Amino acid sequence: MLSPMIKLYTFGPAFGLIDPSPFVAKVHLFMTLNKIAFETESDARLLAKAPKKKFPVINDDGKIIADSSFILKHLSEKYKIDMDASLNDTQRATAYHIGKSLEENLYWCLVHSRWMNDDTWPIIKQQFFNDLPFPLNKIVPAVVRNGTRKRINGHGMGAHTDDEINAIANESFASVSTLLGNKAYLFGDTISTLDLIIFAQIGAFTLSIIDNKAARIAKEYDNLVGLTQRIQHAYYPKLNTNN
Ligand SMILES: N[C@@H](CCC(=O)N[C@@H](CS)C(=O)NCC(=O)O)C(=O)O
Repeated sequence: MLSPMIKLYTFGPAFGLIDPSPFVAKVHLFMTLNKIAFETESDARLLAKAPKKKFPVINDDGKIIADSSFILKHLSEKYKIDMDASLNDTQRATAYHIGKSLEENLYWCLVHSRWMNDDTWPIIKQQFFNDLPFPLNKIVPAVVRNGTRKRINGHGMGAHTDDEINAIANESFASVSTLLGNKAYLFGDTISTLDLIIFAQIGAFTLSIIDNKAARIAKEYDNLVGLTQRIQHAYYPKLNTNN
């Protein structure tokens, strides 16, 4: 009997990326490169029904799993996949913390760069709210932007100036760039979970058609552009990038 296809709830491709959410992009890439059959349902309105009010979420044969790390854990166990099999314990521990730094710190620089930048805001508004009828199209974007501002402030990133946030992002790019050096992947020739996170979190800057200060800083790191582009071209050859 054919097992039902896994459904991945997403925002849908945008800005030249497989998904504007780096957490969705990580899960999408994990399933794509491990050849796990899945289908996507792209509708941000379904966020209201999501257990944690965030994407990604998967429905695996009736089992609903929210949060990208929990999804990867579930799929790794179910399909007996260990993307970190070639790593030793120290490398696994290091990868965990670099990944968390990108997902819990750099991510907020990304949100700030997209939502708080007055130059970038029109692109965000167009992408997420263009289909709303009048008068919702006049109200909802400002309400959601305000909610996002509160979340960035709640994290603490929002207390910094734009220049400071770009400097924080730059530290992140610079340190990952140094660790990557001229290797194919962070830990050598084999792709690991951390590379998925780098693709998702740093690729959100280097591969995006959004051209702002933070993206320009990221694109100064040739090896980061190279890694994220190589993964994008290998697994998502149809996506347009500005590179
Ligand atoms: N820890 C979560 C983070 C997921 C997350 O922050 N998703 C964002 C998009 S990048 C989201 O759905 N935001 C919608 C909202 O907050 O309304 C994971 O790893 O999946």
